[in-house]
Amino acid sequence: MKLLQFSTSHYCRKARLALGYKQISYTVENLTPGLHALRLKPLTGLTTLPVLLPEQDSLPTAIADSTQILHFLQTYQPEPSYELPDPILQSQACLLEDWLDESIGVAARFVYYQFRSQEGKPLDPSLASQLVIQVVRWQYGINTAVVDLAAKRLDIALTELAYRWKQPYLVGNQFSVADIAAAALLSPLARIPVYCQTYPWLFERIVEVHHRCAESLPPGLETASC
Ligand SMILES: N[C@@H](CCC(=O)N[C@@H](CS)C(=O)NCC(=O)O)C(=O)O
Repeated sequence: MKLLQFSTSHYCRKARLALGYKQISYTVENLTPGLHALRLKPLTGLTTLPVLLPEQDSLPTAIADSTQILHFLQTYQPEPSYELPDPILQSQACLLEDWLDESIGVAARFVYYQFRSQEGKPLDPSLASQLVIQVVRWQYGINTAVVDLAAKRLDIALTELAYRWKQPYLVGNQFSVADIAAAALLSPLARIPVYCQTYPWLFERIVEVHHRCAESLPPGLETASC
């Protein structure tokens, strides 16, 4: 299997966590932002990463979208499972995954890129890095007003997740797609000191999920600094 990705994307991290959890061996192809659409459009009709290429005759050529990739992997290799046996709990996990993908992952992106362009500039003040950050801000329409709303949305989300992650898993008593989605899509916050200070439990859970999935820790969590 091959994973087409942007190496720094938190949605691509989500797909890598799932592949790691399932212990499926795969290669990665890192695409260049801007040129990625030329490679992706003919394959999926979309321009977003991650995309999984199963590279086997009887399987689809390309699977776009992290949620679809997790769904495909569960069917392709059912064990170890991240599907909950109780259909009501599984439906809750899918709902949480969708909310994390569509709302919270986007909010985390907004807050992260705002931080990197302001207080977080010293993390990499190079012209190349700041140029990428400005392009991303322009591409997604990131400005102070939307970042303010995104930060409020994250606070609500983290209040909900704090209750759920008091238990080892977000839903029921088993690891699920909700744990994978939350660990990946909130990982950019590890670079932002205010989140590290306010939500230390979040980063403990993110580290746990990464260990479980044999995936290297996200930037900001490789040392005990967060
Ligand atoms: N819902 C999608 C979102 C993926 C997404 O937003 N990917 C970003 C990278 S973090 C991307 O590929 N952006 C490039 C573009 O939109 O052209 C998923 O879960 O896969």
